[in-house]
Formats: sequence, C-alpha cells, structure tokens
Amino acid sequence: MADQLISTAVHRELPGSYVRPESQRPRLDEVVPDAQIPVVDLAGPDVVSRIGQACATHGFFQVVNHGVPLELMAAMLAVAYDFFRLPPEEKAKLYSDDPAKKMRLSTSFNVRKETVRNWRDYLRLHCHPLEQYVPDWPTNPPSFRDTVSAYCREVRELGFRLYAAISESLGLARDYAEKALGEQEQHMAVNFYPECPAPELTYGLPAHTDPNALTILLMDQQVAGLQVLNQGRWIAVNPRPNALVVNIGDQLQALSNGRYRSVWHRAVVNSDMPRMSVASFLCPCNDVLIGPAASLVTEESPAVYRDYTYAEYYTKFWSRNLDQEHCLELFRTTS
Ligand SMILES: O=C(O)CCC(=O)C(=O)O
Repeated sequence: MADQLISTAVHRELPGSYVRPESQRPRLDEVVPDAQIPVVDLAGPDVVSRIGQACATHGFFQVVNHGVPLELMAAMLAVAYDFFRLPPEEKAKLYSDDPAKKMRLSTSFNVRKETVRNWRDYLRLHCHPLEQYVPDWPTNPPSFRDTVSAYCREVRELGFRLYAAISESLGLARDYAEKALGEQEQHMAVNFYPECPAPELTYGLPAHTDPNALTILLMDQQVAGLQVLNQGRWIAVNPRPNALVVNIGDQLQALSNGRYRSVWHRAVVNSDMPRMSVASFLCPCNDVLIGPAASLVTEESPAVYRDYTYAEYYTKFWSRNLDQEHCLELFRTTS
C-alpha cells in the first residue's frame, strides 16, 4: 500500500520494522572513507587495459569523459527529485509491490518477502524499446518522459561502448558481449533515500550483487552513500564531479568465466540530507543461453559456471533474499 512509502512523511524516529539485528548493521565507523575505486577517462589513453584491470580488481570503476551530456545528467537528477516531491496522492497512483510490473513506484526492496525494511523508495522502469514503455511512465513532472527517455538513450549507447572495451580486454571480439547477451533489455531504478533518523541501524539497500550484465549509476553529487566490498572491507564511493559509476553484474562475471567480478555493494543512508541515485541496468535477453565465453575455457581454467538462460537466473535471483549468498554460486559447475 502506498502509505508504506517513506518519502511521503517526515520521520523523527526509525520505525522498528527498519531496525537490523545488531550483527547485520552497517558499522559505519569501520568503512574506509577515502579509498578510491579506479577512474577511467574514456577520452584518455589505455582505456581497454584500464577497464580490464578495474573489472578484475574492483568490479567497479568511475568513468569521466563518457559522452553522456552533463546537462542531461543534471536534468535527470532534478526530475527525479521533483518526482519524489510529488504529493502523496499523486505517488499513490503509481505504487505497487509486484516485482513483475514493468513500471512501479515501490519501497524497500521486496516488501512481499523481506522481514526487515530498507530505507528507500524507488521508481522502477523498463526502458527498452522506449516507444513500448514510455506510454506507461509517469506524466508528472511534465518533463519526466522526455528527460528520462533522452538519458536512457545516452546511457544505452555508453553501455555498448563499455561492452566493446570489456570484450576486447578479455581478448574477445569487440562485439562479443553485445552479441552473446542478445537483444538487451534496459531497466532503471530511481532510488530515493530520505534523511534517516538512525542511519547506523539500517540500510538504504543491503549488500547485493547485480543480477544483470552491466550497471551504470548516476549518483547525487552532494551526498555519498554507495559502498563497495573490496578485500574484505567496505569502501565508500565518493561522488566525483561529472562521473558515472560502472559495475560488472553477475552475467559479465559468468561470461568472463569468473575473471571479472560482480562485487557486493550496498547503499547506506544518513541523517542530514536525502540522497538520489539512478541505476541503469543492461540486462541480457531472457532466452539467450549465457555461460563462459568458449575461448576463456581451457584445461587450466575450466568452465566455472554452467550455461543457463537469463530467465532462469532472474527467477532464482528474485526468489531469494537480497543479501543471501552470491546468486551465481547456484550456477557453478560441480567439476
Ligand atoms: O544508491 C546506490 O548508490 C546504489 C544503488 C544500487 O545498488 C541499485 O540500485 O542496485
């Protein structure tokens, strides 16, 4: 029900349903505040090797000079804030907790399954092909459809350029990932994390890996919240002017036969300011067979994962809790 949205009221205390047991709390004082994830200048030298290195060591990197117009990034964030400022009755019309819906405003992660809530509201959209999905998108704020469509087109283009570099860095043909993953779906999560009265007791999103192939994240420039697990420690990804954050999803980890890493990440909240992030997910076609690229499977490095369809993977992913074991573990070969 729409009254579960946290962006419709001011909260002076954290409701008990959001409080994590002691052992699961974010322990914010242990987070490395100023570690750097790799930054790749897409207009600079050695792009392919730098991306390959970042995918292998961190699974995450920031890109600058990426070609997505900066004014469009700013407009995307502005329209996202305007959307979450709409009156409750306007937002209630879009609310759903059915993960199968292709356009919905919801809260937490999967309220039908989870036992502890997360301090997040989110708008989830399917974005490709645009002409199929845009007619169902919000009409308020009035610029929403145009701005978000323009942003989706640019990000998709960037995603395919990154696929080419990632494929080449693995020694594969530049069009390998794009072809192997079939006609790509594109989804978006517009994540809104209001100020939280007790950030040390809860999460915006608990630790998870992304089930898709590649994620491109536009982050609020004012406030940090994304954290990535690196060598056993949580490191903060501090916003970098004009950058987009890129991470490898489970499907590229499978395709690379485990060379590239889909790593655990989480969003924490804070008591001072709301935070927005816009995640764009490139997702393989549902019925294409996914598995390690043949040329990456050798006697020394046998296939780590069996072949499966994305439909099978996605069903499995959504039937678990977000922070359970890495979903790819369920697709490991036994040999
Ligand atoms: O808000 C963030 O920084 C992370 C968002 C995220 O991980 C997601 O939407 O899957």
